[in-house]
Amino acid sequence: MADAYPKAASQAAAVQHPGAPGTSIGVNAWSECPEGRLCLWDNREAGGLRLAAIAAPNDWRLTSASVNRTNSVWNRTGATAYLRDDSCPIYLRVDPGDRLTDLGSIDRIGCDGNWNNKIDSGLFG
Ligand SMILES: [Ca+2]
Ligand SMILES: [Ca+2]
Repeated sequence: MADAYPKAASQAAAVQHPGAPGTSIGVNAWSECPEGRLCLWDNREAGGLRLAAIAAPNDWRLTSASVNRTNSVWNRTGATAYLRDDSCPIYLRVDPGDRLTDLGSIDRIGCDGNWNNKIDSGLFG
């Protein structure tokens, strides 16, 4: 489910530029994510502010201004990323190359609600 986006689709979408047709909310900024980074955005479809661009293999924690804001993710590292909400014991797994366009569509098993605006920290496995 969460990691079901095929790599080919990610690469095809990666060439989109801001304002490209097919984007749902304002500026689509997948191109803001450099190769080798895990990128998190404030809105769906890489919209809004890019909250972080994190290199593997470091454990990480978002700044206080950026926690509980992430709505989309792209893992451009070669490592599997595990994203965490401090209030939930499970991780959201994002495989290398995978892009999660809307965390609100991913229910949390064992915790309330979905992953929208929940991410605080993470690690690479
Ligand atoms: Ca948000
Ligand atoms: Ca949280």
